[in-house]
Amino acid sequence: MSQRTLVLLKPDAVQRGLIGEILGRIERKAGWTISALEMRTLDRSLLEQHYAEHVGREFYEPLVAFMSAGPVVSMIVEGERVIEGVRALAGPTDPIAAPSGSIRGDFGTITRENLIHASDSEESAEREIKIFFPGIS
Ligand code: FUP
Repeated sequence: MSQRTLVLLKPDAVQRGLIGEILGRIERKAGWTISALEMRTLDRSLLEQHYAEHVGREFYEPLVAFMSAGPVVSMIVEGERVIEGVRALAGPTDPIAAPSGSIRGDFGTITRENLIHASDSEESAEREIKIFFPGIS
């Protein structure tokens, strides 16, 4: 089943020079393609849309500060079961709990700075793609 997903390489990944490492893991999966790619610094209003489900939580303000502190790489990845697949490559939200071999498990230590975002369902993917790539339907 071919799908598409919205992936962000977060400011920690960009600042630490891990774009190539992370992009390479995605690119090497058979049959997946990167169909849109951009580097940009995110503003508060875009982050409020993206993280709408977390507005008001205790971690929301520090999350927005972190996510707007430097450029991110945003992309659309397409291919076979790519939503589940990129989430598996990323590992669980807490990098200490994430298995070695996953992106978060290999490179992260604290939950906020967990390197990568990947849509968690088809519905989220379509919502998030509209936010980050409004010109692409
Ligand atoms: P995930 O789906 O794994 O990206 O995680 P969530 O949607 O649950 O959370 C989104 C982001 O909020 C995480 F990537 C990091 C941040 N977060 C925190 O900083 N603290 C928390 O307790 C939970 C999430």
